[in-house]
Amino acid sequence: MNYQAAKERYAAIGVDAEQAIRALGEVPVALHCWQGDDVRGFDTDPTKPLTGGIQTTGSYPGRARTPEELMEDIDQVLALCPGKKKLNLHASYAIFEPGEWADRDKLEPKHFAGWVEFCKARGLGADFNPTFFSHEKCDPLTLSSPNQETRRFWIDHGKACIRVSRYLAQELGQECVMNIWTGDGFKDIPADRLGPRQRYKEAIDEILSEPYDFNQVKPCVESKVFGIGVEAFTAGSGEFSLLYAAINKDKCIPLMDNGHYHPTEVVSDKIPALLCFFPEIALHITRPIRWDSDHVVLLDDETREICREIVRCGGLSGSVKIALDYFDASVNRIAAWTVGFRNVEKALLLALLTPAEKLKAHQDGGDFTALLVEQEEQKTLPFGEIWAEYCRRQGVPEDGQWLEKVKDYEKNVLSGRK
Ligand code: RNT
Ligand code: ZN
Repeated sequence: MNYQAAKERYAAIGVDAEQAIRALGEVPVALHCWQGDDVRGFDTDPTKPLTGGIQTTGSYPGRARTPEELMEDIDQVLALCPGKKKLNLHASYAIFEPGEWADRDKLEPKHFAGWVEFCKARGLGADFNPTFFSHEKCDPLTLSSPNQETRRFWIDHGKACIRVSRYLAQELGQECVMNIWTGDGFKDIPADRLGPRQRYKEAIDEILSEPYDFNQVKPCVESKVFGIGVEAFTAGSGEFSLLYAAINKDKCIPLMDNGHYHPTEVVSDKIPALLCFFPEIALHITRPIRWDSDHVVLLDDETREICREIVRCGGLSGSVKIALDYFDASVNRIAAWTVGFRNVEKALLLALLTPAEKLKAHQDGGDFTALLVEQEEQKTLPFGEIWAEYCRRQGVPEDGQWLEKVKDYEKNVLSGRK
């Protein structure tokens, strides 16, 4: 079957494939820089362990070790992924002049000038994240630490990051989503749960007192249920983060990472729940296996359902900020990055190829029989043809045509990184 025939199959159920292809090409999806180097960044000793409950496993050769290597790798991924992209940076990816170094509380916009240049040359917007982990000033707490000096350091880091986000938004002419996540928590049963949360709340208040235009900088608070090493208590729990965002709606938005909930909870269902109360929300799309393992995103049921909710809740107009968050060091990192990004694009395209109004009418009209049958039958429509056409129009390889390119790059470039 070719594209024309596939398009007609969709037209028969009331879906305009052309329109879907056009719409998808406009949706910004933030590509996370940290899949390329196992969340190491450039500002700390790469031999020290990651902290804050984040772990990468695997030692596939070819990790990017410098800004140049990471940029070179990102370029590979950009060339293999269709759609509109933003680059998602972490503070730990600051770029210093030779011999220069600044601690996280002293970061300045100029330390991200290299990334601005990179983004400008590729027409990308940028999102940003303060890095509250993998640093000696984690005691191990950061914003919720009882130690005044520790808190001061990390609050100053958060404020510095607001200034960097402002700079990114201004330079690139697009809003910058700035996500606040800390791994603050305890391995075992704490004696005080309230104190850390109160300190965390006050610390975020202080960070957000740094001036910014809420149309340009979108601070988020990301919740989490637990992490490795912080199994018993997490300061930024679900209720904490959601309520923080709700009460501070004029200055920040909630961020849901689908690896951060109990295994039977689903973010797809939470999207419309939150959109009843928030004009804007943010997402980290990932794949948890038993815990927040950050496996590469698949075209699985939940990724598809998340994207269906984004589309039918009108999230493509900008109310849902889409970002990726996974890191696998056990396979070729470029392939991992690419297949996950392409899967999110596929899930969004599938959602756009759904006759949403018709199905909703079945639900509202009480025709659950038609709803069941039609939803099931739509699963075997010739989606692959529409996807291939989308890839062609976006000037990127179709399925089956890109892995070889990654293998060549591995042979020619990655294998030289000893
Ligand atoms: C960790 C959070 C957080 C990080 C990134 C690197 O559990 O998901 O978003 O993965 O900031
Ligand atoms: Zn996340």
